Amino acid sequence: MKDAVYCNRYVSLGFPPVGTHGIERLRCIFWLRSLFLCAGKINMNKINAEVVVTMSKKVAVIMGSDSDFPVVSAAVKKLKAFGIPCEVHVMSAHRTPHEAAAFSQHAAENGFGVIIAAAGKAAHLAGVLAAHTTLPVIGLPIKSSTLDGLDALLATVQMPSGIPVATVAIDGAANAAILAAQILAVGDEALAKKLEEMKTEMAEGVRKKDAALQAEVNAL
Ligand code: C2R
Repeated sequence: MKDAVYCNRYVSLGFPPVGTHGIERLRCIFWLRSLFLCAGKINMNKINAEVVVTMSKKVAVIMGSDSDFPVVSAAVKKLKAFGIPCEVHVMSAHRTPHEAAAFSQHAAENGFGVIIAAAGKAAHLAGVLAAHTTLPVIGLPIKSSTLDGLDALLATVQMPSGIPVATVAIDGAANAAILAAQILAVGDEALAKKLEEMKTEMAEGVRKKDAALQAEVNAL
């Protein structure tokens, strides 16, 4: 037992994600007691191998129309940059109400952790998807109307109590993806680290801009 505890401390192998863009991420952690340090010291029967396999959750990116995609693509790009698996679909609470409801109802059991819902005009999509699931839904109002997206913003954000939609800015696709990543990162250390790195890089960028500005101000 003492041998096993001692060796367990030294033999812990974590395998990195596999698959393109992390489409299927497999994290295997092997605890192989006595494999290296205690090889030969204890009976092979004592070797206790535990394999933990966790598939990372997917993000569903649903948009009301393919005309939203030029904006929504920025969210998809960002999710891919984080290595987050995602599915992207056109579905509408107005035009395909049954498909939208069914997708949302089965989203959790189909491996999704967050839904991003992008829609313009009378944007009921996010609210309807949120009504059919307990997964967090991020609303992305799209500027696709004569009202410059204000209609979509209000329709998305003004949800009645009980059915929240976490709404980002009009056309705020990147923030929708970052928020989705932050939600998933609560249970994913590797993803949390990527978000930390992103913030560090962002801060560094601001410091550089400030230094450049100081130089310009001094030259005035
Ligand atoms: P079209 O370009 O297809 O006419 O769509 C879409 O998101 C799009 O911005 C115009 C706009 O209608 C929006 N739409 C919704 C919903 N379905 C489509 N707001 C919905 O279910 O909420």
